[in-house]
Amino acid sequence: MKDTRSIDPTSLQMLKVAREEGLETAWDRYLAQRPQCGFGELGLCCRNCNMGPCRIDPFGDGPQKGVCGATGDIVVARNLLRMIAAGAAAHSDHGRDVTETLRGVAAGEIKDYTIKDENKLKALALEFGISTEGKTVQEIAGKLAEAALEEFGTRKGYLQAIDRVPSKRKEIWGKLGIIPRGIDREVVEAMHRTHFGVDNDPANLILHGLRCSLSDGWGGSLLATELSDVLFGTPRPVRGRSNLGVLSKEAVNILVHGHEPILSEMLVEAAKDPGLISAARAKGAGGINLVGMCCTGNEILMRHGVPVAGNFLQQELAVITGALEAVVVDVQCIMPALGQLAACYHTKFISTSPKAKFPGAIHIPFNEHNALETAREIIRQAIENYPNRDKNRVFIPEETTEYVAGFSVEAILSALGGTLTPLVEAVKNNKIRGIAALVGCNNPKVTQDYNHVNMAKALIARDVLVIETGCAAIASAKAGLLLPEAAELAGAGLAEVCRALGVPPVLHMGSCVDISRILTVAAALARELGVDIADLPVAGAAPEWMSEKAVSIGAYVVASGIFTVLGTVLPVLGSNVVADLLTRQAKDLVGGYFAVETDPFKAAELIIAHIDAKRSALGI
Ligand code: SF4
Ligand code: MSK
Repeated sequence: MKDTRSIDPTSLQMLKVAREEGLETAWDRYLAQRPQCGFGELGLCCRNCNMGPCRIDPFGDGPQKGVCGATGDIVVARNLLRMIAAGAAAHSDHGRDVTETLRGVAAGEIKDYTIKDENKLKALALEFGISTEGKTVQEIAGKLAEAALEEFGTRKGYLQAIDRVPSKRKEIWGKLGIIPRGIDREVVEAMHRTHFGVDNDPANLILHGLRCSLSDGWGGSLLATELSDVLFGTPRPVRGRSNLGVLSKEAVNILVHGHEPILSEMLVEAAKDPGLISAARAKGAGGINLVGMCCTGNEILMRHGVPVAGNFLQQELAVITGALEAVVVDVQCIMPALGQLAACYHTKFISTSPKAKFPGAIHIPFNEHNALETAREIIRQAIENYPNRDKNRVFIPEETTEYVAGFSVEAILSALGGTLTPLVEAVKNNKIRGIAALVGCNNPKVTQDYNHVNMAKALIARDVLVIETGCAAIASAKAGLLLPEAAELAGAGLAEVCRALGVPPVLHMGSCVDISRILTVAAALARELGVDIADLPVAGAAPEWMSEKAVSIGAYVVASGIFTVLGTVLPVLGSNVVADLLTRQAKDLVGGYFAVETDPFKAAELIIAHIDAKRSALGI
């Protein structure tokens, strides 16, 4: 019988090995959870106070109210707001860490990082109203870091990057009262409102959810992206290899997994250390092979072309190759199962963040102040572990696929000759029908990569330029869609543009926080055309999403005016009021709205219909 857990041949090979070795993976645990809790699926369970937990009967036979009297609509809306708050918090805390690193570098307290993009530093300083006249780079960086830190608890009443959006969008947000007032404030207020006995109006709760998510997209995520570019360099097109075949039979394999580039950048540096390479050779290895996974993988593939071993559902499979000397993690999207699994092999599972400890992990605290030395120590530990590798248990799938990534806003502009005008012209003359942003995770509820790859292919075939981040982008890398040669799969118009510019029809724009790059492009396109973001022939999709961060992303993309298709179902169907707000009323309120479509081909059709409707409204 055909194994439908993944379309990725390497995943299928590794799942076979897992079965032979009697090892469980997320797919097995998902099956063991089925049938999953129906109340949870619909968003109808509440444990916000200790009179509960309560659950609302969706069929109307059992209780229709919690002990406090909360209806299904209230419970669903509160739960959704808490998901958004958690996602916004994750991205924004990442943004804060990058900002504090910049502050430390500017103050000379952090020595192992430098400022790699001075032009971007100066451009951001001007955006924040900081004069660069007569100031050193360090001084500008210090001022910018202070201004960025201020955004987390600002009292000025709005976030700076809101000025990037067209005035019409700002008016819409202003009228609805959802201009984000400070990054931390919106998350704190979300937790306050959902505490017992506070906000019990579903629409009011959802509106705050949009405001909270906007503080992520135009705040925490945006700072994470922009300041990472300042510190580590703004990505430019770069070639590399993807999938589990990037692991080496001969070298010391180190997998870096998680999200923040602060750790991964330093590991990239340390892995080049000639002393460490000699140490690896002395242990009989061919060298050091650093590879990435998930978004921290995206960060270093965007900036250095470091090989990426896979996306979210391949983290366990990478360990099962038996070829990993170390899995090094920081924060987010790291399965707690890794500790027990790594113990079945010689693999060292190394956690590094004080915020993220795991059972079975060795904890090596990493902070910006001892970055390079800690990175070296981690690599040393991996090298020491190489002789423990059991060569008889090593199985590395052969498949690798090349990618071209690194499409920051600046890189796109440079490919276009410095302005967005050629892109606007290509859209106007229908060579490019529209733009679709495909983002988000894997989820064992969906055949791994099936939705990502099929949706991307269906869209480019109909001349829709696809831009991607996160695990969606890694799925496309593995499927060969990030190569200029993939233009042959595109419609005639898009193919012509791709060939003229030498770019792929699917552009990899980075990690999950880099969806802020997509917002920036959308805002700039709208300004160029003199319209609102909601008027653009643009759509979003999260075809295989699983994390709360994806819920925050979906919310800020919709709140920014962009129609968004979800490929797995949000836990809101227990409330017609909330479902109607998100899928219908949102359109009148903010221009963007959600649709749920689990079939990638039908999802692509929804996007194309939306793009066509926007094109005719614009008269193009
Ligand atoms: Fe039950 Fe209301 Fe408490 Fe929720 S807040 S657990 S619905 S009593
Ligand atoms: S890593 S949030 S599984 S995209 Fe950003 Fe991938 Fe989703 Fe994590």
